[in-house]
Amino acid sequence: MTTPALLPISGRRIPTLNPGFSSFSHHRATLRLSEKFILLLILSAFITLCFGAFFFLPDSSKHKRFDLGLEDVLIPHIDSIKEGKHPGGHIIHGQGGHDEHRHREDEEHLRNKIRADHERALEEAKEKLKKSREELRAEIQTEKNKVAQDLKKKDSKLLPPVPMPKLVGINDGDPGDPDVKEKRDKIREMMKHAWDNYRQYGWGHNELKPLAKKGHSTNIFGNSQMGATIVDALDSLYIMGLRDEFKDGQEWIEKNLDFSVNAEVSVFEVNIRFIGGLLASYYLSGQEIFKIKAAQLAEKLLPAFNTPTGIPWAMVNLKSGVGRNWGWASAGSSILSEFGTLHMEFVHMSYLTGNPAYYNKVMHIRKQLQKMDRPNGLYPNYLNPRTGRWGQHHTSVGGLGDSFYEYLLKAWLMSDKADTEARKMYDDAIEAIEKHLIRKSNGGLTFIGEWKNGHLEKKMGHLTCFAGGMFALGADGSKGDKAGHYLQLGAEIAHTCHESYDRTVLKLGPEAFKFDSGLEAVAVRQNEKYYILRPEVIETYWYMWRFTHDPKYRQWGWEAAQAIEKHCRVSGGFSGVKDVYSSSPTFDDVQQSFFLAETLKYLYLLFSSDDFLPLDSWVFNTEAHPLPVLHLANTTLSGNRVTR
Ligand code: DMJ
Repeated sequence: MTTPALLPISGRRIPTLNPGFSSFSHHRATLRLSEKFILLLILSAFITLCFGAFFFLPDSSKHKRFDLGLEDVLIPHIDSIKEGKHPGGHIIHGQGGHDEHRHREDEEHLRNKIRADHERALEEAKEKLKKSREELRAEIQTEKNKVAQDLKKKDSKLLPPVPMPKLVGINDGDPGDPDVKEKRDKIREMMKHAWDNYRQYGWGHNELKPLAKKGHSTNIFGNSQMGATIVDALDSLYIMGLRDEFKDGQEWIEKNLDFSVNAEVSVFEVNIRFIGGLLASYYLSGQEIFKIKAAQLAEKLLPAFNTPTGIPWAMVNLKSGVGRNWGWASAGSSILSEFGTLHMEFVHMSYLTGNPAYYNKVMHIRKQLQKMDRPNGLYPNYLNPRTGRWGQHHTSVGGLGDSFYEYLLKAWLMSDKADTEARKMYDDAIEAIEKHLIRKSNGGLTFIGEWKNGHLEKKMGHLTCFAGGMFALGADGSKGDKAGHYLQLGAEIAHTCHESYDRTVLKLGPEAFKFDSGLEAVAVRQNEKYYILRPEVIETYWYMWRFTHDPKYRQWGWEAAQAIEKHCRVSGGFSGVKDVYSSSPTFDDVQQSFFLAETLKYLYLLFSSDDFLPLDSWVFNTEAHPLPVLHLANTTLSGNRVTR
């Protein structure tokens, strides 16, 4: 035996074996004769034991130590022998030599059978070992597929049929003008480049690393490989007429998208990207599989609502249903933009499945919020799901708050303007935001700051830029008929966000920009200078284009598209950049799924005609997945008697 040595590892001393082979041979050479004799004795005893064990092995299988699948055959057989019955079932009469002889014969017969079975098992194992790795893999895969098919059959219960909402505007959207058409074709080509590379290098992974040319994922999807890019991009492919690619994605979803995985995912992200994506693909293509998958997934999110207040956890484990919140969120809070961005998809889930649970869950959140005091009429970003109390008093129309406001407005629009409660909540919230958060800079740029414990931080995020589009979308139907005012506000935000792009070297917008100490719409801190292919500015251009037809929005959109093409395109797809103020920026090597779901879709729609997915029939979720307006006037989604 070698001597344990102590080796220092990172300052700690742990025992380890000295693996020096030469020291072992040296030690062996110094063995005395008596030691050799003892070793020889032990060795021969061991061999005798092995021989004996081998000889007696068949008998020991009677004790059912290993499950060879023989019990059914043998146990009744042995029992019948013990009871004095012939294996054939007859009572054996008489005692003595004849019986004993028969008994011995039976045992011999049994032993032979066991031996034969052992030999067969051994042969089979040998055969298996002879097979190549590939053959074994293929066999395992076939088995797996069989199990998956069985599961699928079990899960694919047909949902109750519901009338498809009247779908208008799924046409070609040809803009007519050849110059605009050319731009639109270029966007389609960019989509194809992004998709093809994901298809080649990241297929089935959540996202793509376009430089490393391999799959990528972040903690919002847990440790799962759920093909986020496929699900998120699918409706864009459909809209752009890339039908072969769409089919390919659909096939992957049918065969591989499985939610029974032990992964802790973000409820919000999975809702907006997966449920939203599946629903949009369903409504656009009419393919049932998307509805079925959406229903399977939605069910997996329900345990997230098991909190003392019914305000859901930020994360849920899809397998165990255990939920929890982000460690960084104020005092264990849930996030406003996360639990407040479930409404559209959940209403559709109740509509499609006939299960009122989804609708009830999101309406319960709304009721909870309505009961609470709001400092200055503002909604703080943090709410504790255990106590039902606000966390830190931070308010933002960007990260942590943004899509909560968006979904209040869209809940109203999606209900064919029947959900007036949602509209009122939106109007009241926007009024408070205008009063406390929206300001004009010295240079005349309108911006939306962030409220932090009674103080206005004059900083705006790229994420906040979506609000330009939201104000324009909510203009019609606004309180006190201030439509003109809100359209103007939308235009001002669009202008400010365009400035944030225009004042950079790459003509791409930074993550956050300031309006302080002589600075206007520029990022200050290094860690705010990145652009990760986000859509919000282009989203606002598109809404503004639809409502005003001012050609500058198409112009600005085209500038952004060209900048993305020039600075973010690489041979393996599209990548974010780390500094938009540098002429030779480094890449972050991530092709975000929202680039295909949102950025390219909004660009494509910007260069399409207005009758393509018209805004009075379709409402886009926060991940740009279009969902049809539901005409629910005589419908209840909340009770047992669901009528559609
Ligand atoms: C998207 O996933 C959604 O738009 C979300 O609401 C916030 N931001 C990202 C893209 O920037």
